[in-house]
Amino acid sequence: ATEGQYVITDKKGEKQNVGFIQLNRRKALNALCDGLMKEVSDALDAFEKDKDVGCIVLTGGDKAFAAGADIKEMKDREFAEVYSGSFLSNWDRLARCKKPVIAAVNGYALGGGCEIAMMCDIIYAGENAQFGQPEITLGTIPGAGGTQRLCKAIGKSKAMELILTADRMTAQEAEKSGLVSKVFPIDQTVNEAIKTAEKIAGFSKITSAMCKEAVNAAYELSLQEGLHFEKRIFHATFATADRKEGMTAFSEKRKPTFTDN
Ligand code: CO8
Repeated sequence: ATEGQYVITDKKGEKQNVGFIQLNRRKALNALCDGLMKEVSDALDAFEKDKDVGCIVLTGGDKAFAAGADIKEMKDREFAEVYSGSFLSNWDRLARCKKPVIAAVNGYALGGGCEIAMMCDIIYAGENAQFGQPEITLGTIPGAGGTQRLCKAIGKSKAMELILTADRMTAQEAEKSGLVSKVFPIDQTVNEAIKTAEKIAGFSKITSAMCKEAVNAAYELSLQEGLHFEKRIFHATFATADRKEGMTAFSEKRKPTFTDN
């Protein structure tokens, strides 16, 4: 494992094909300061380049996944500075990652913490996870996708309620409303995320990237455009060696050997 100032990175799984990023600023409940987000971006760059990595797991600590943007760092900033400097625009690095990312969330996922979890492709939650957008209590609003992604994940009424009241949602509620795909005992959240990541990394990396791109298009396009986009990507899989290998292996009753081509 490599330990940065705020983030630990490692490779996990039997085949070392899972990129692992752990937010490690425990004293501040993983408040997402500039330095921390820079380290996360750098880790994503490295894992995206790494040909062996087929899936990434992002996690925090047992008490906090992340308690939001760093309030103390933001406190004295002024409009002109945040506007001209595109304050926190580097956060979308996570949403732009081509490889699948699983968030393993134990404890608080508040404000920016909830928002970065929602930038991931799958969210697994520990039984103690709490999701919320408490920005209104600070006189600001969610600024890294909370008003948009939460709405799409759990619908308008529940999203409005969380954002307007600053109330938190439990892991169980989050699963029921579709924000989270599974809930685990706290000490198993990360391992279960790694197991799922290993499974994903066992498939062709080019195919998983295409799956991700097509699913994400569902958030941007009309049904007709989305279906058209999906069909084009489906057709494109016929240009890959892995599509041929997958179907040939099925016909020959053997396991496929994918080469990511
Ligand atoms: N920023 C800075 N420091 C924090 C943060 C934070 N978000 N959260 C916790 N800390 C620090 C505390 O100040 C404290 O430090 P110290 O020991 O030096 O006093 C330490 O972490 C431990 O925290 P607490 O003592 O408060 O721990 P508790 O267990 O009592 O409470 C809570 C835990 C409930 C999570 C509480 O810490 C809390 O309410 N935190 C703030 C939650 C919050 O409001 N988050 C939203 C932040 S705003 C935001 O995320 C906007 C995103 C916009 C992104 C825009 C991108 C473009």
